[in-house]
Amino acid sequence: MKTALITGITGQDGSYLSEFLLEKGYDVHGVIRRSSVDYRERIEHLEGHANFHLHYGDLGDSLGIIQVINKVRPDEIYNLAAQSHVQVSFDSPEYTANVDATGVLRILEAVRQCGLEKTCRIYQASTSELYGRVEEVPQNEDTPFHPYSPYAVAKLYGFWIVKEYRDAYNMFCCNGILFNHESERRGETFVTRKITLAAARIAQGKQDKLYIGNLSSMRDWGYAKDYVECMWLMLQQDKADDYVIATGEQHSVREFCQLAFREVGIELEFKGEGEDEKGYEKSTGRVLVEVSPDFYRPTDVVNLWGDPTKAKTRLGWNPSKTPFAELVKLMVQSDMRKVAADGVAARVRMNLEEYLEKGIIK
Ligand code: NAP
Ligand code: F7E
Repeated sequence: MKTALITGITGQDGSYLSEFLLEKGYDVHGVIRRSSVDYRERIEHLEGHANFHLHYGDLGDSLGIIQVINKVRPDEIYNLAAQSHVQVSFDSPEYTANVDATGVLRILEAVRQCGLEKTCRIYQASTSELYGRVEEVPQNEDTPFHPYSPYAVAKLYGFWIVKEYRDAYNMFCCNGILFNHESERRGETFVTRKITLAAARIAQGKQDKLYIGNLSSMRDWGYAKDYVECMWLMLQQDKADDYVIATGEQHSVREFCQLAFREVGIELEFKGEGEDEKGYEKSTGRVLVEVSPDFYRPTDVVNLWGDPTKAKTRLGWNPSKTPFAELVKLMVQSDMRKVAADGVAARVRMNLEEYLEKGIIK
């Protein structure tokens, strides 16, 4: 039985990767941060599984990381932990650098200090944000990097330190240059999830409008569940290497909105430009989407489009497994169920409070 250690196990990718590795028969260990609320929504269903173990640790704390790696002595490490929100990296640039840049170094050094450099394979969660202010379209493994946010600059250090340890110490470490990947488990402040939740709430009368930033931004969006397979595949090769993981298709934020609202039965029509652009419900003329400069970034990456040829040919990975329209549908349907369930839970709570007050229930 192989042993894997996942940092960032409570995140979107960490949860799907855990499920994937458990199915492959791995003993899965994860690093979690201490929090005042011990609620880990995405991995709740895995807790109690005989091969699933959690350890406290933080990428900002070398001693803790060394301790966990020494205890688990993993065959594979998947370093997914990061301050992963690009906009937040403008508010917390130093923290982002500490976790997303130096944190990668801490993992690599811990592996060396535990004497595992010859046996332990490492996956680093690199990103399409490295291409930033893009110098070529579409982007592949040879496209020059031009990071365009504190997040991307920190991730650039992570990318290069992984390459450096591969060359200097002959360690088996790989960078997955993953383009945006989304799912029902995506954090609610990333644009796709923000849109699918808003569409569901608007359709169920629980929200009036969606306020959004740059509608013209273009992304290559894939399904997170498909992408975790690549992380594993990279570590099963004879030679360590770096790979672009993407669908090879590009869509705008505006297009994502239109598809998501269509899924709940609302046809959107966009009129106007820049900050004055609005999304109208075609049948009623109601404004449902408005641009707010609050969501603009000091520098924004607007033209990401990946070329997954290398992953397709060398890893045998299928980038078209979940088409864009299917991804939007999955996310909207899940949020429609979630919003409806939240409504039921709220009504039950209200009834309960009323019954307690009236003494109907004691
Ligand atoms: P996510 O949902 O935001 O999850 C991030 C994970 O990192 C969470 O488990 C979080 O723990 C953990 N974390 C944050 N700071 C930490 C610290 N100081 N010490 C230990 N753990 C820490 O991100 P994701 O979408 O799953 O992405 C996974 C990785 O891939 C990230 O490195 C991200 O930068 C990278 N990436 C993501 C995409 C994408 O489109 N999703 C694309 C390219 C690369 P808490 O739950 O305690 O906050
Ligand atoms: O923004 C625009 C925004 O925050 C996508 C992370 O997983 O993928 C993710 O980073 C685009 C940007 O993702 C809103 O300006 C418009 O151009 O969903 P996002 P991201 O910045 O691409 C990469 C690959 C990672 O590595 C990261 O970890 O959408 N946008 N309006 C908006 N974005 C947000 N969040 N909110 C808006 O209202």
